[in-house]
Amino acid sequence: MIRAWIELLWLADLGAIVTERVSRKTAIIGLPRFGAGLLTLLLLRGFTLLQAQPIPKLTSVSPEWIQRGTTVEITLSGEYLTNATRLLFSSDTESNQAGIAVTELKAQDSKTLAAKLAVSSSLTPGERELRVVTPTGVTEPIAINLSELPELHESGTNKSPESSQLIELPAAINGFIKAPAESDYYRFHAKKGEPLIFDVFASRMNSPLDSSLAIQNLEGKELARNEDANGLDSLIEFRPPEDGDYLLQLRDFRYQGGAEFKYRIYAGAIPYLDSIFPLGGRRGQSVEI
Ligand SMILES: [Ca+2]
Ligand SMILES: [Ca+2]
Repeated sequence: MIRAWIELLWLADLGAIVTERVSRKTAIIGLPRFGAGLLTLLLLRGFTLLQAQPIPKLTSVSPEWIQRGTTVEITLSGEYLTNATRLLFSSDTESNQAGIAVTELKAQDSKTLAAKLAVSSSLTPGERELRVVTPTGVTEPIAINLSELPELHESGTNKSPESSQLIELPAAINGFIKAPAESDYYRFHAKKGEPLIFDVFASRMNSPLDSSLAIQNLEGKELARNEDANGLDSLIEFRPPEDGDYLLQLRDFRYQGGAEFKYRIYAGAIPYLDSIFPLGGRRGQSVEI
């Protein structure tokens, strides 16, 4: 009887359910009914232990863009991030260096991590892969981008010409059209005749926003407008008629809006390529364009 019990426990701990054998033994030795219940409990315990090794998951990073040569606080969202020990970045393909130092890493809860990054100014701008390391595993990567321009974020209260957000060019402006019929306004200073570019990225980064972009003077007179230049994304090349302040206005063409309606505008006296050919190259190879 005792020997049969030991054998059953051994079977349970191994998790090897040889049902046929167990039921035969049970039949032969007349194992009491609660024995089967105990076996189920032991199996469940083993299953729970297996489940207690959660694989961490990363779903988003904010902000998604960082100007190289700056130190920025970022927030990472996902699951099972509480015990994160470090962040991993893919290397700069030219320097073969990650070049991104993590000076702070703190879990706010199991779904949120706060980190402070110091990004070297010598890094090549572009996309990097970011992963989180925990004692139970490493997350799948998500993308984080290094940029050359100062990164600006909309104030959220810049919904009229009177409450426009003062910005300095050049810059990469990041914002949302959060509500139907919302317009975002930015006020900038410019010199007469200086060629300025305002290049919207929204539909090209899978935002549902169909941008409509305009430049007005402070009297409210529209000086330029563009609906679609790159797919649904707007582009304005603007030469200010005189020294002074101007307003940049962005809204959805159909007056729609929502939490997913994000945009990014490259603004200022920045180089703009009208066309590029070929449109792509193989990773790790040089391509003549
Ligand atoms: Ca807005
Ligand atoms: Ca458009």
